[in-house]
Amino acid sequence: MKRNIYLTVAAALLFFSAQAQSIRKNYQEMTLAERTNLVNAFYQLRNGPDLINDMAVFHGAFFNFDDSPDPTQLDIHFNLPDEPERDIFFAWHRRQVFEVEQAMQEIDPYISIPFWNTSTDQSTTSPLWSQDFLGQFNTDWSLNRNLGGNDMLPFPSEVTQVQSQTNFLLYSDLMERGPVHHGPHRWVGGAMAATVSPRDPVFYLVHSYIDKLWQEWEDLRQSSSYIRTDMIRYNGTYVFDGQTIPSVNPNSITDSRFYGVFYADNQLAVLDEYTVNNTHNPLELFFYQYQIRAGDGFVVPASRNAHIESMTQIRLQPGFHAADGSTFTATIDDGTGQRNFMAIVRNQIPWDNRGIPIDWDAYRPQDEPGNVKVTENNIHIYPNPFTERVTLIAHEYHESWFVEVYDLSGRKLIEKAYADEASVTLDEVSKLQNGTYLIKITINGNVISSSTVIKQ
Ligand SMILES: [Cu+2]
Repeated sequence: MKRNIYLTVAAALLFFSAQAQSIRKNYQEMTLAERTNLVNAFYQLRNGPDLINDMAVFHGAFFNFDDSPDPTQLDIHFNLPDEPERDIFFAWHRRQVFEVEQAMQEIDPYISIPFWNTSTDQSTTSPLWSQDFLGQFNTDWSLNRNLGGNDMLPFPSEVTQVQSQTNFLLYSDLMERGPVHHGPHRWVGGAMAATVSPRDPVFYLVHSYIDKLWQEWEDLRQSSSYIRTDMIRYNGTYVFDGQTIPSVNPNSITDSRFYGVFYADNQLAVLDEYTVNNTHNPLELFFYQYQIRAGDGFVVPASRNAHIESMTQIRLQPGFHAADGSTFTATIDDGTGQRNFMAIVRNQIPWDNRGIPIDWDAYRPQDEPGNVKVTENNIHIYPNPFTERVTLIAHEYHESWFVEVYDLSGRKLIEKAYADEASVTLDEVSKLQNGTYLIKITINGNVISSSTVIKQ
């Protein structure tokens, strides 16, 4: 029997789900392919509208009112402790990193902006600075870094110290002016030590780490609170690339889960106390290659859509609930090209009655018990990056395939049609030069995937 369940709806979801949610991890946990994808995304953001430059210019122009010709103008930094009514430091940078991450996820929904733990990873020769990772930007973008030349990175004890501050405004001030934030900016040097610091890609990894610390602080104390209810750039008037950026009340984002952002550490991501809302995108995708635990208030309400994907293990714990009428899928992809499609919850049986961990094999599609709905809409592209050929795996036969390969300027380089295949292999890609390409896959007339691939 051909399985065609859910294909059309899912196709639309996949195609329009340009942005994912985010499980941010230590950059040291990234796979090689993920590092390449992140590097490419930075380069791509600088082509065309250049969000990176816009961020640097904006951050510089509104850095601090003391530096501005108009001292009444609102600003981003150093308002504490004297002007608590102007403070937006944590929230502004949370929104900023999210803006860049969303733009990257339009290029590749699997990208999350990783963090750099500046208190434990302090070598000037650490993998962070290798030429095939962030090292290359120093010359490519004329950043004039001077690693370790000025100031020091924070001691772990200094992180502990700032995190133990219980008053939010004191905490924010101590973080902003202290070694955990100030240290990395100065230690990296060059652009990072100037008001145009968002021009250096490492800026986003530093602020991802600071955002993680803020989230841990807020999880513990639940007392982040701003006097301001608006933020420059995010006040509903700023236009970038023809789009007005929505306004954000800093008090609405004191929990990173508002943006569907979670932080993983030491090979574990815990997704709890989160309700899938599909506000930012129709399908919420959570990817982390190590263990993902979802439970304790992770809810997929009716008619909402969520997908969790790991290369190793997903545990659905007590408190996880996917309501009847929701679409929840979970995938283990071990990177061998064998993508195991597993459980999809569409039932009224609470998952917490099923034991921990879920026995994924019990939910293979061929079993398809009446209360588990199977969706098999994903196309797996393997390998990526590729060298000689790339294989597209659909897990079921489809009558018509139409596959197109574009370069990043939108030029179509390859076009192929197939009939009655469950997977197809493109040998033509061996002729492509090294670089990033877009593969668009149309099945039975529906565009079901538009993904970046890398030739290397
Ligand atoms: Cu800043």
